Amino acid sequence: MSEVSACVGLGANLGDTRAVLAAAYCSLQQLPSTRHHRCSPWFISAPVDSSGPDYLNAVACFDTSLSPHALLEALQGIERSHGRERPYRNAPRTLDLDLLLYGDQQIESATLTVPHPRMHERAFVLLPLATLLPGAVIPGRGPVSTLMSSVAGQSVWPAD
Ligand code: A4P
Ligand code: MG
Repeated sequence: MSEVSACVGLGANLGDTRAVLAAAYCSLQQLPSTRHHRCSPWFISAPVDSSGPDYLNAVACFDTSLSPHALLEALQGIERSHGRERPYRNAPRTLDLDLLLYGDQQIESATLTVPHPRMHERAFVLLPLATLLPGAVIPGRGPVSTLMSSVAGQSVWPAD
């Protein structure tokens, strides 16, 4: 099967968020049928449509021959292994892994929407993504560089 470049959003706002994000990126690097992993710098962001403490966010990209649904299942497995509970939508979370981009594909199924349906309006996704792929275009939404100007008011700053 051919490879595509996939991008995953990492977010956490409960517990030791730095340790969780570091461990989650290690887990991504160990996924089968993935290679050429790279991770953005980490950013701190105020919760959007969510509650609790500030989030730690990053974006990781890698090449993979996993199918999009196999990749989603793998991401959910990593979330579970970090104690993720789902009491309600957008609840504070120890770890959230979202499949942002899968090549240039647009996917709409009962369990998976790609590109992630809210990524284009979130600075905590667009800023880290732009550090890895400044020329990226979100299928159906447009260039990341253009989208970033419309989220300039959101509070996102580099984690030192
Ligand atoms: N699902 C569909 N498409 C996808 C996709 N592309 N990636 C389905 C991952 N999952 C996808 O997700 C619910 C269901 O979405 C899954 O079962 C899967 O089949 P979830 O992770 O269980 O629930 P959730 O995270 O509460 O909902 P969702 O929709 O992922 O929320 P968002 O939109 O990801 O928002 N503020 C800051 N500052 N930083 C954050 O990281 N994150 C959120 C989560 C809200 N506010 C935030 C942050
Ligand atoms: Mg999610």
